[in-house]
Amino acid sequence: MLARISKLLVLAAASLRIAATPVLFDGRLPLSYTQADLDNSVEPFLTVVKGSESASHYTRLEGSSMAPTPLWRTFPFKADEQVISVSIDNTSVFLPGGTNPQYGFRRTDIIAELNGSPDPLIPVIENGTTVFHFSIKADTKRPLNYTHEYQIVFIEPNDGSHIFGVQLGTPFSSDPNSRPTKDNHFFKVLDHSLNILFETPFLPAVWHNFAVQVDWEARTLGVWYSLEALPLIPVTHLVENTSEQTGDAGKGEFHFGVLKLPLVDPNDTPAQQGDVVHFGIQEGTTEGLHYSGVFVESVAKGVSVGYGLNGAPIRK
Ligand SMILES: *[C@@H]1O[C@H](CO)[C@@H](O)[C@H](O)[C@H]1NC(C)=O
Ligand SMILES: *[C@@H]1O[C@H](CO)[C@@H](O)[C@H](O)[C@H]1NC(C)=O
Ligand SMILES: *[C@@H]1O[C@H](CO)[C@@H](O)[C@H](O)[C@H]1NC(C)=O
Ligand SMILES: CC(=O)N[C@H]1CO[C@H](CO)[C@@H](O)[C@@H]1O
Repeated sequence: MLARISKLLVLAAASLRIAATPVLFDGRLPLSYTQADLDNSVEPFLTVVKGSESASHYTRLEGSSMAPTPLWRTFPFKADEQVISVSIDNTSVFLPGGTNPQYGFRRTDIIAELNGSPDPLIPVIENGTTVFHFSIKADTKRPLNYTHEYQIVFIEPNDGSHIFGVQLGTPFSSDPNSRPTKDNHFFKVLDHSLNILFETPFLPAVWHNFAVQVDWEARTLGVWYSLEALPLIPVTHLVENTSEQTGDAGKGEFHFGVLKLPLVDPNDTPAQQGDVVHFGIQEGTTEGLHYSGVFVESVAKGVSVGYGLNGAPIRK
């Protein structure tokens, strides 16, 4: 048995290079990436969507003190990536362009960039069929409040919609009598029309590994998932996502982090209650999530499932 496993591991390691798919964007931060790099939005991440404090106030690099998802370790299984811990507190009010503070939200977004901007990266990572990988773990010292909605990973074109999104908590409702949903501690992977494609409980102490396969021409989605050290497996069929716009209008920035929506304030006017960006109740608590394994690949040679192994892309 042991001999068989070690043979498998050797095979896995040996196929690593052969099976490697073209990585179009790599957000797996080397140990050399520093807090100062975060503050300066050094590639691969733009860190300007946040509150009034520095980027490194909200986002912490864990160095070698915390193990990233096991999936992308290279032989001999040494972690050469550091975990990114993203948090929000009551100062996490974003002022887009320096005006009109988003008092409804508390947010810290990390955005994929190339040459100092997300724009030149978009045609590279949103071309043909590409796969968005990310792994998420609970920050048990800074838990989320599932009475609220959280948007934690998404691709946002200029129309403000999301090609796909990952949500936690209870979806925002402008009805002051709405109740927390039963599945509010589940991750929900949403399509462009906000249909739930896949949901799974958010467990403590393990990595939740996701990959979302996006065909930018046919406008379809497919979702892959695994827990901790298990290789990714497909968890949906190929689904239509044709409510998104065609061509460049349907492409946008790749964000991850913590974006907390408010609860509706019964004392606000109906117009204010509908303006989720600027109004509503926030408790001002410090809350966070751990991320690792963020990268985007082309499906030209399959979908990376971990340990250098590939799976065939999800097909109709
Ligand atoms: C949080 O920030 C808002 C907006 O700046 C402020 O009105 C509120 O008093 C703060 N709450 C706490 C608990 O500090
Ligand atoms: C998009 O994919 C095509 C086909 O693989 C390739 O020729 C082209 O260079 C890619 N475009 C970008 C901007 O990477
Ligand atoms: C979660 O949010 C609700 C609604 O605002 C609030 O009543 C509750 O105290 C919050 N819980 C924590 C732990 O902050
Ligand atoms: C899962 C799924 O098929 N989602 C949607 C993708 O886009 C089409 C067209 O707008 C919707 O009808 C689907 O429900």
